[in-house]
Amino acid sequence: MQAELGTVRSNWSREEVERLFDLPFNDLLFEAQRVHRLHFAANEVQVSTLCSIKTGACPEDCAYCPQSARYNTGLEKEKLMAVAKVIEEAKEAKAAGATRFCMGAAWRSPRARDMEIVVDMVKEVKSLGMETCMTLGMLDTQQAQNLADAGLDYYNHNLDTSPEFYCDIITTRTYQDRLDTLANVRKAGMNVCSGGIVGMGEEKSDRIGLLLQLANMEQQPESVPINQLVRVEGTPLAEQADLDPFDFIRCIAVARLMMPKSHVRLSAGREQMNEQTQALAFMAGANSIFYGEKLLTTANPDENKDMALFRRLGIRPEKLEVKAEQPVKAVAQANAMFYEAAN
Ligand code: SAM
Ligand code: DTB
Ligand code: SF4
Repeated sequence: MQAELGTVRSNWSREEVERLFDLPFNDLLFEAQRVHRLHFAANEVQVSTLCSIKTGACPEDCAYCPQSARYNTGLEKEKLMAVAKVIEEAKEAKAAGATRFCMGAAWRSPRARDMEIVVDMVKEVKSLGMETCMTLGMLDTQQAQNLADAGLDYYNHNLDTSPEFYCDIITTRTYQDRLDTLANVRKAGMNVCSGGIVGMGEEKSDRIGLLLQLANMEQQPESVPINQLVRVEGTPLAEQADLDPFDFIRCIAVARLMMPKSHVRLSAGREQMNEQTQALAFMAGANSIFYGEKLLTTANPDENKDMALFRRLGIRPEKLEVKAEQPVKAVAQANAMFYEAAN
């Protein structure tokens, strides 16, 4: 195994990543878990709640998406939510234990009059003492700056897949458009949240291609959502074949190894996954989830079920004020005491 595993680098080669994907499953998980513990508390998972602030009727043609106006998914479209309603939902999310509130809109990109409203949303949610995240489609430099000035902590914009497979999934915006938005977010000083979807019929080489794009950015995304495709009736990907759960776990583990200091989020698809697969994802280095019974439009496990799973696995929700270095030290001390007592 390469000695440098665990350090942040932006010069990953395809061959190196192929080697990681080809490791025996247990070797890959062992390395991922080892690297995970270098930078994070072993048993902490960051908890974010999603809120769909504008639902459906999207002009884009993303083949996986129930919100595209081009597919008949039976989804009821909703106009931009009132700021007061967003605050109400954020308060509920905070009371239920979420530390980050992620607001998503089914837009190609926000218009000027939308910007004024979403800026208010950011300020209000921040004043509740929560971290804020938005995903509103493409942003130009000015829009990114306005959101950063309002105090937005994270902007989510996924690359979704490899540059090669991308055209099979989306035709209404280019891969370069997505990279440009991410560059604008970075320039404005916000944290970048960017990842993709597994299970859309892509090859292993596409999963490698996606992770290479993310890890080899000048600065790696702070947050990397790995979604498993949620197959929605009416979308072109509704009949996509089942994904081997072990292949999904491999993606999480390789993301952890390539982006050792990023939060890797076990994102969409948990409702369709059993608890053992979720536990393996945490073992593989996932340390963030979407929490709350709905993602944007599709189902997510209910909060009690998630908290029960956390308890059974001895996982603690990550607290906002705790810096990564402190718990790592605390865990090292606890481990040392445990081993001393055992010997
Ligand atoms: N409209 C904005 C955009 O596309 O950038 C923001 C919202 S969009 C729903 C955010 C992300 O959700 C997509 O980039 C995609 O990665 C993920 N997503 C959407 N539908 C999904 C599905 N059916 N299964 C898994 N992930 C999905
Ligand atoms: C991300 O990577 N996954 C979230 C969030 N970012 C915006 C969205 C998942 C959406 C799943 C389908 C739906 O509920 O509409
Ligand atoms: Fe629209 Fe975003 Fe869905 Fe694509 S993923 S159709 S841009 S809401």
